Formats: sequence, structure tokens, C-alpha cells
Amino acid sequence: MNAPLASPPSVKTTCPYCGVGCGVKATPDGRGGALVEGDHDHPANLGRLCSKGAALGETLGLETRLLHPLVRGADGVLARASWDTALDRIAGDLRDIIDRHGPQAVAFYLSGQLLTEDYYAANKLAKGFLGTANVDTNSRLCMSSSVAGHKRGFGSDTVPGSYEDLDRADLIVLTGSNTAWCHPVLFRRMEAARKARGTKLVVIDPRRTDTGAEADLFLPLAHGTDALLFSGLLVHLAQSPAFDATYVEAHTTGFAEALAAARAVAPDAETTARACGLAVEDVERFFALFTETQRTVTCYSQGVNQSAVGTDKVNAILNCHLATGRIGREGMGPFSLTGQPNAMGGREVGGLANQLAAHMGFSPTEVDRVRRFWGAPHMAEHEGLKAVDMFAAIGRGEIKALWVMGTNPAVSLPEADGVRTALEGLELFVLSENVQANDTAACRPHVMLPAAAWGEKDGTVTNSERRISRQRPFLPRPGEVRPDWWALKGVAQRLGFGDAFAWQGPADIFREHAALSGFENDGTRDFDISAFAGLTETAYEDITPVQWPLPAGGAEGTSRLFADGGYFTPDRRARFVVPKPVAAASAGGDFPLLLNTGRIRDQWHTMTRTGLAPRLGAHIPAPFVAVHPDDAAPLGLATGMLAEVSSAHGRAVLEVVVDSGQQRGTLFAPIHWSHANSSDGRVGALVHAVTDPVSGQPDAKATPAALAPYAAPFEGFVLARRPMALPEGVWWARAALEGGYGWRIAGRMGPQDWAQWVTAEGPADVAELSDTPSGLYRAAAFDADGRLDFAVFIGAAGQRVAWDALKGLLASEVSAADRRLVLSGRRAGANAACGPLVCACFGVPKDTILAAIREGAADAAAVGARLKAGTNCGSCLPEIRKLILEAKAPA
Ligand SMILES: Nc1nc2c(c(=O)[nH]1)N[C@H]1C(S)=C(S)[C@@H](COP(=O)(O)OP(=O)(O)OC[C@H]3O[C@@H](n4cnc5c(=O)[nH]c(N)nc54)[C@H](O)[C@@H]3O)O[C@H]1N2
Ligand SMILES: Nc1nc2c(c(=O)[nH]1)N[C@H]1C(S)=C(S)[C@@H](COP(=O)(O)OP(=O)(O)OC[C@H]3O[C@@H](n4cnc5c(=O)[nH]c(N)nc54)[C@H](O)[C@@H]3O)O[C@H]1N2
Ligand code: SF4
Ligand SMILES: [Mo]
Repeated sequence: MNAPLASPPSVKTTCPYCGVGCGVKATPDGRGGALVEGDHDHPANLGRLCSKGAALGETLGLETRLLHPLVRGADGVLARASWDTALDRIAGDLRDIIDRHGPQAVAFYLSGQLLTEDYYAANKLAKGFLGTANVDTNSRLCMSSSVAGHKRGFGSDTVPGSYEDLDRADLIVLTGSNTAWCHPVLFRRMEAARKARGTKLVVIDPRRTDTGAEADLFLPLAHGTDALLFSGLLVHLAQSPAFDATYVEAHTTGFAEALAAARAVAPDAETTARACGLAVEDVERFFALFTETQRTVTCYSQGVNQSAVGTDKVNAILNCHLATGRIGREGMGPFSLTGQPNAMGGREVGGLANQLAAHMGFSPTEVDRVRRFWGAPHMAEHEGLKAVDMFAAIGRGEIKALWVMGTNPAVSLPEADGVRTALEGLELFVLSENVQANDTAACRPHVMLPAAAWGEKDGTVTNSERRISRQRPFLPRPGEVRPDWWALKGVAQRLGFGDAFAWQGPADIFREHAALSGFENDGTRDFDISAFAGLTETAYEDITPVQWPLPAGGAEGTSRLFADGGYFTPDRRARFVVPKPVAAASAGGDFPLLLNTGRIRDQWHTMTRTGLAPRLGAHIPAPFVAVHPDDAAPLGLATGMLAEVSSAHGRAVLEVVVDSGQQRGTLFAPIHWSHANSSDGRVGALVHAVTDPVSGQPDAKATPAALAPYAAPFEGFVLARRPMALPEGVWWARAALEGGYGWRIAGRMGPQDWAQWVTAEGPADVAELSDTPSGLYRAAAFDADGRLDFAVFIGAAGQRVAWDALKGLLASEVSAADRRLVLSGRRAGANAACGPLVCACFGVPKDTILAAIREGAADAAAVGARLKAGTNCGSCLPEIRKLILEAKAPA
């Protein structure tokens, strides 16, 4: 295996988080860490990074990493084992299960966070050599409606445009995308275009997000009605000068049917507005802007994809761009923003159960072509089960063996409690992970394999604009950590398929993948990177970011497709698709509210990495539910209280945030908290497993739910230098702090109970303050080097003392004055800044920004000049502008 790398000055690689795919320059510090900066030469970000990318250096520690294989023995205990033992066990059990039950009893559940090479290896092993197409990926929950919509419309899964189109558009429509938080660097590019050329921004989202707050026009449509809105737009466009009869005539089919169907449901702005729950003037203004503006880009993400009608939503959007011929030309086009760093690469290698490698499907010709290319003995000939159906089959005991790689399904799949039960019933459950502990690792895997993590991984990823970039290692692999492809190869060899998996490194896999993309292609498949089929090791090492397709003989990538037609349907024409009629998503009965779920600015998914960075945890430290004031008031709920959210499938207890940006009757909760970092914050348990009939993507945005106050007479916090187990029955949420951890806690445990717990679990030498009648209990202890070691603060609900003043004491030596003051919750002299962190880069909290605004800072630039807030990555600029607007607004 690789020798530890000599520490080079700096290595160019790609950010492991979102699908923007920013280039990163990492300079190892020689102590296992690295300085991380934006790469000015990378075309995706031109040097910019968002708050998450900028904090990557804080997430490289090894404390939480899985460093050695673990195998469950006959005694039921998961114990350290050699790689040989682990791989022998997997191969032996797979062979046995296939012998007894056939290949369909084996499944893989993969991830858009794997490198293309790892992903390719898993698909080849499963679909070509084990003979099972039960290979699906978390991209099913993420991009599959876009994939299905693209295939229906274009005949191929092609994103036709480039990020440059965002710089050169005059109108950007964002629908179902909280771009300011989820694709922040693209949002920076949009802001730059607004400044440079006056680009208008329309945001379509049921709730007013930070992205919506920035819009020229914000359309708070009713959940699930996007296809109606875009059908109304199609009707409007058809009778406007924007209609491009020449393009429609030359390059498309099905326009007349699509128009007739759109007229039936959305004949005019008024009907459309009513159906979508919007104001007529707003819909008219949207239609007029779209009609007038040639250079229009429509970006969409999970508000479109994660829907029971997601594929129809995608096609309704594509229809409008096809009708105006605004596709594949500078500054225009439909643009699916991918979520994960390699969502696109996974689609290239056929990570989804209904795809084969290199954008091929399961037609007999394609199956045969892949079989011949691979020399595959057991080629899967039919589509496999999509994620939700796959886990249902596991639950029913039909699938006996599952290999999970790079995803945390016990948190992120809908009806997640059922997923946990299903995992625990498997005969063979293999989990390839970077971390030792998460909710999926708690579901009794038989084998855990330590996978190389970002900074160690070596391969390629493809971003939202089809741009392939290298992820290069800049740290030595710790312990016995190995790349995922290497583990897959090891199992293939043990099953007798060594020749087909004889790769020495990722370059071998990439060349094979590139060759397959060109194999019998002749321009019939969009995905063709055969120019890379003969790459030397050095050339692979040095690949500079490039957009596919790049067929053999080509010298440059392709920035746009379809301006002159050339679709990948049999007749080379795009298809207008008629969306099925829909009504807005609705709730009622025991579950009268609609629960919408999504992301927050500074956390990534289940927080296995962003959860390690103190500054990322300080923006929003606890799991919450946003509630409209009119829904909160009758329940007596106010911001900061706890509420139980329940659905037919599960429950969660979350902090209430009363938010007039919510629509009445809807809730929003973030997806990031799990049992690993909270007692009751895992919202996947509530989400219904309703899926889109075409794509199989679950609707994670509109689950019928109920809201009720959660009685917690006492609340407070615990600070400690090390992880601790909190008492049973207490509500808690943990955040990483500089030098330790903080837990927000609430529940029925009063002062005396906490005093007992501190006696039993706390350090020996604790200073205490207790006032039982008022419900107050405080305890603190210091360690030998004079730092705060442990603190518990409990009080009656509603009188919470923030930990902001004290948390700094975990990381620095405490002065005698502070020691005396600690139980008062204050710090000597310091006007310790309080409140949530707005600027993660410079650590500027909300209160400090509000003070600057009060003192006259009138715009974001003035705030930046005083406090530096917002002047590095800019992710917090929308929030700063919102604070300024709120401060200016009459009370
Ligand atoms: N900070 C951060 N960034 C991320 C991630 C992360 O975990 N954290 N994850 C990455 C991944 S994998 C993904 S997939 C992307 C997701 O990126 P986004 O899709 O932007 O994020 P979400 O918050 O899931 O949902 C977007 C919005 O859809 C809205 N929505 C809900 N229902 C509807 C509807 O019916 N119509 C419309 N028009 N809108 C609706 C929601 O209110 C929400 O504001 O983010 C990527 N970037
Ligand atoms: N309710 C609701 N549910 C959702 C969503 C939603 O909006 N609402 N969004 C959905 C979407 S779009 C997505 S993308 C998913 C994300 O959900 P998940 O994929 O479950 O979330 P992650 O926390 O990113 O999990 C990745 C895991 O893989 C590990 N890992 C990272 N890199 C590697 C690697 O290279 N190899 C291996 N072996 N392991 C690795 C990490 O340690 C982590 O445990 O959630 C989906 N679920
Ligand atoms: S926008 Fe942020 S999270 Fe996304 S790739 Fe760039 S730096 Fe990483
Ligand atoms: Mo995603």
C-alpha cells in the first residue's frame, strides 16, 4: 500500500461536500491537519469556498474515525480483525447466500459521496459478477427525479448547461432550491451577476428562506404545485413572442399535446395562481419576466426532486425551456443542481438500480454490450429494486445480504425506524464507513470496513455542470484504512473474479470506465469520455477539471449541449412530456400539518464531519422545527420551547422557532440530527415513504404531521471536555465546541436529580450552587491545567442561561476572577458575545452584528468593514442583509 506521502507544499483537490464541486488547495501541516483554501484555477469556484468548505481543516481529526476492520464473532461481539478475515467473511457469506437464495438476495446501497472509481467497482461486482441489480444509492433520495425527467425529455440524463450560464443570465429562477445555503458558491456567482448585469432573481419555495429573502420576486407556492405553475407558464409562453416555433418544429415532438394538457389545468395566470396558492399579480409578473428575458436559467433541486410528483415537475420545467429554445445556449437553460459531490459520477457509472454503467439501461442490447465489455459471467438482466422498495424487501427478509457504503440510511431514509429494524434482521450486513459510530453502525453490522476519507481518497468526482475533477490525497491513510474499491476488489478476487478486478490503482479503473463510455457508442450515448481511455498514470494524476462529453480524439470538454437539437432519443428530438394533473399536497385528520424537511447552512447531512467543527455548530446548535405564528399561538408555543412533532411513522422532539416565513399549516425541520448527536432529533423517522411513481424518489417535503407542546419544566446545558452519556429520559442535543462539547438539555429532571447525577457521573471536585425552590442548580469543575472541565446549568424552563459566555473556558485557562464568576454564568470583564454565530469564518455572533447595525452600519459592506463578518466566504451575507432589513422594518 501507499507509503505515507512526503508532505508536499500543497495539493489541488475537490471539496467533499456539495455538488458545486469547488476546487480546494490543501497544504498539510505535517501533524495530520491541513490548511484549506479555495483553488483560484478551478472553474467551479475561482477561489471561493463557503463556510463548510472553509472549515474543512477542522474536520480532519482521527478521534471519530474507524481505523481497523471489525467482524462480529460467534459471541455476537464486533471485534477488531484483519482485512483478510473481514474480506473472507464477506466473500464466504455472499457465496453461501447466493447459493441458497440466488443473487437477488444480495443488495448494495451506495452513495453520491463515493468516488467514481469506487462506485464503478461496486456496480461491476454486483451487476456483472454477482448477478444482482439490487444496487441503489442515496442518489435515489436526491437526484433520481431529475435523472428520470432528463431521460423522458432528452432521451439521456444530461444537464445541458454550465455554471458560466449563471454569470451570463439576465433572469435566474430558483425553484425548490435554497441555493444561498445549499450551493453557496453558486449563489455568490449569482450575486455577482446581479451586480454586474442586473440579473433578476425569482425564488419559488413554500417557505421564505434566506434565498427567498434575496429575490426580486418570491413565490411562496403551495407544496407540490410546481408542475401547475410551469404548465401555466407554458400556456403563457405559447402565445407570446418568446415561443420559438423553429426550435420546437426542428428539434422536439409532443408540443401540441403538452400545450393542450397545460391549457386544461392552467389556462391563465388567474387559474394557475389559485391552484398554486399564489397572488395573481405575482404569477403575472413571473410569466412576464420569463417571457421578456431571453437569457433565463431555471435551477432546481430538492423542492422539485423530492416529491411524489417530482419527475413531472422536472418535465414541466424542461417543457418551458424547450418551447422557448432556451437550452444549451449562453446564459440559458434548465439546470438541475446536484446535491452530493459525486451525484453526477454515480449516474455515469450506473449507480441506480435502473441503470447500467456508462448511461446505459437494461435493454437486451445494452445488457449484452456491457456483458461483453466486462466479460461478465453473471450479468443482471433486469432492473433492481429502488431504495425504498429495497429496504422494504430487506424488512420482509427477501434480501439477506446488504453492503452499505458511504451513506447513513438509518437516518436519511424515510420511515427510518423501519430501516433500523430491517438492517438488524440481515444475515450479512457489511458497512464501509469513515466513522466508528453513527446510527447505521448502531444497527448491528456483521462487518465494518474502514474506508479512506477525504484527504486520503484518490480518484475523480463529477459536479453539477458535468465537470470531472480529481480528488487527490494529501494525508497518509491512517491505521488500516483502505479505499472502497480495494475492498470490493478483495471480495471479487475471493469469489474467483480476480482477472476482471486486477486494478492496481484508481487510474486503471478510470481508464476502464472511460473505455466503456466509448464502447460501441458512435454518438448514441451522451456520456462519452473515451478520450481518457488511454490516459497514462501521470496524465491521470494531472487531470485538470473538464466537462464531459469528451469522445476519443477530442481535445476539450463540452460546455453546452442541445442548442442545435441532437437529443439522445431514437429520432434525436426532445420530448414534451405531459405532467399528470395534481393538487397541492394536503394534510388532515390526526396529522393536520405538512412537515417539510431540508438543510441548514453550516451542516452537512448527518453531521459525521461538519459536526466536528465548532464554528459550524455555532450557527444553529440544536434541532428545530419552524412553525408559523398562527399555528404556534393556539398551542402556546414560543421560540425556544420544545415541541413534539409526530407522524404516522414516528416522532421527534425539536426546539420551536416561530417563523412568519413558514406558510400556515406547514412545518420545516432540518435533517441533520440523529441519535448519535441528539436524543430525539432524527426527523427521518417521521417522513413517509411515499415515492414518485416514475423515479421512485421519496417525497421528503410534505409528510402529514402533528405538533404538540412537549412538557419540559427544566432546561439548561452541560459542558464537558469529553463525550458523556446523559441520563435516560432527558432531551438533549450535542454540539462540538472548542476544547469539548456542549449539550442543550431539557426535561423533567429537576435540581436534586441533576445534583445526584453530578455526584455519580461528574468529576470529584465540583463547585455547586443550588436553589431548589426556584429550580436552579449549577455545578462546575476545573482540571489540573486550570481549564473548565465540566459544567451543568439547570433552571426552570424559559430562563435558560446561554452557554456562550462559558464555552470559551473549555479551551483556555481560566483566570481566578472567572473561576469565582463561573457559577453566575458570566465572565469577568468580558462582554462575552452571545447568541448564535452568523459569520462562521470570523466567529461573529448575531448580537454583535445587531449592535453594529444599531450603531449605524447600514448595509452588509458596512457590517463587513466594522466586524469582518461576511468578508471571507460570504455564506452569511444573505443573513446579514436580512438582519439589516429586520432592524429597519417598523416593529
Ligand atoms: N449546507 C448544506 N448544503 C448542502 C447539503 C447539506 O447537507 N448542507 N446537502 C447537499 C445535497 S446532497 C443536496 S441534495 C442539496 C439540496 O439542496 P436544496 O434542494 O436547496 O435543499 P433542501 O433544503 O433540501 O430543499 C430546498 C427547498 O425546497 C423547498 N420545497 C419544499 N417543497 C417544495 C415544493 O413543493 N416546491 C418548491 N418549489 N420548493 C419546495 C424547501 O422549503 C427548501 O427550502 O444540498 C447540498 N448542499
Ligand atoms: N427527510 C429527508 N431525508 C433526506 C433528505 C431530505 O431532504 N429530507 N435528503 C436526502 C438526500 S438529498 C441525501 S443526499 C441523503 C444524504 O444522507 P446520507 O448519505 O445518509 O448522509 P451522510 O451524512 O452524508 O452519510 C454519509 C456517510 O458516509 C460516510 N462516508 C463519507 N465518505 C465516504 C467514503 O468515501 N466511503 C465510505 N465508505 N464512507 C464514506 C460518512 O462518514 C457518513 O456516515 O439524505 C436524504 N434524506
Ligand atoms: S459550495 Fe461549499 S460545500 Fe459546496 S463544494 Fe463549494 S465549498 Fe464545498
Ligand atoms: Mo442530496
